[in-house]
Amino acid sequence: MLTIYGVYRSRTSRPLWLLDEIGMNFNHLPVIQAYRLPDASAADAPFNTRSEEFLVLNPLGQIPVMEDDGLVLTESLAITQHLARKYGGMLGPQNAAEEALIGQWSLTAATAVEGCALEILQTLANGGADTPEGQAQISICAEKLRRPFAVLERHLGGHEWLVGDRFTVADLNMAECIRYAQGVPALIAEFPKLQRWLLRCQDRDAFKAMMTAREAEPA
Ligand SMILES: N[C@@H](CCC(=O)N[C@@H](CS)C(=O)NCC(=O)O)C(=O)O
Repeated sequence: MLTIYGVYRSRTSRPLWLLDEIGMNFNHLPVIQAYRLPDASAADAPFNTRSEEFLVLNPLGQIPVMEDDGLVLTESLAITQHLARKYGGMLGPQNAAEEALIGQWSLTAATAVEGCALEILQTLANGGADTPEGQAQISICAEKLRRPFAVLERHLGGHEWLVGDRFTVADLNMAECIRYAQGVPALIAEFPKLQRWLLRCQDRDAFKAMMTAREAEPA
């Protein structure tokens, strides 16, 4: 049986969205981030990223983790690619070239987009929109995102989706990283094709189901 460890309010959203796309049954253990608990080591603390049982699975102490038939996998974007390849049908690669392109876009998402987008999200969550330091930080991050966003804009000028002219795990991985920057709508609006592609990704039933479950979790 496939097991996913991690709450929706984390990068676990990625495999959870994908599994809803596939419509597959799985075990879900909502491991929570230790830093969100008042005392992660308390006897009555919920299963968390510093629980001994969890650290055996991922010594880095991070969610998500996946267990599939004896295979233990960490790294959200590796998990989604594994699930798409093994169970996802057309969500996954159909040949070696598609597999390479899915890997390329997923790594672009992780290395060129996620860090700055996450910084925008965290700065906004900490009230940075109202402070000069926060505004400066957001501008720096937005500027760093313009180059990868321009690459996506160019690609989406000739394609509906990132790989193979259908929605795949590459779109899911990229869209989930870009979501963190959506608190600056003016930045996204500079790239109209990217904006329309993101709306197409986020208009999917499985994305909406994931977001509903995420919002139902305590903040
Ligand atoms: N690159 C990893 C990052 C995983 C990660 O940082 N997870 C966060 C939640 S989104 C976490 O578990 N933090 C808990 C902690 O650091 O204690 C991935 O994509 O899976």
